[in-house]
Amino acid sequence: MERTLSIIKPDGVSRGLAGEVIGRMERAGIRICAMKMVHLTLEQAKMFYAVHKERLFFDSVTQFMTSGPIIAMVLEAEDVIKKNRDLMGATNPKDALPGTIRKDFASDVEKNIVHGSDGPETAAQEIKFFFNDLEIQR
Ligand code: IDP
Ligand code: MG
Repeated sequence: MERTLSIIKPDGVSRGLAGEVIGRMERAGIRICAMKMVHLTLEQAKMFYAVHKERLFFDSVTQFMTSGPIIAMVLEAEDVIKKNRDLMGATNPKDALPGTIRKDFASDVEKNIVHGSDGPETAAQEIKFFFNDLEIQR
């Protein structure tokens, strides 16, 4: 079994898309083993997206991620990192396949509804950023 971190971003929460996103995950056979709503500070958002600190969009995306509450989740399934990325679709909704979350709902390349870890190491790191062991259901 594999785990990944998923986030419903501020646009997904404020537009009332949490149920839709979670429903898609559950229907894909993914188990949610932790969930919390948090409103990140700018410092926390910069820490979370530290890998992108040299990118032109860094200030903008970290501002966006602090613009309202988000829902952080630990997802569990076989091959869940890829399964979740497939459900999400490409970063830019223009490039995302039909039927993906980003194609169906994202406004643009920044406000793209969801985050998903991109590999086993980032998954472990990102899960730890939001959750301690006691908060994750076995
Ligand atoms: P990902 O979320 O599909 O893994 P990343 O390249 O890791 O995409 O970028 C992290 C987040 O930064 C994206 O989900 C999006 O919100 C934002 N982002 C990525 N590229 C751009 C861009 O070119 N302009 C504005 N925001 C961007
Ligand atoms: Mg990424």
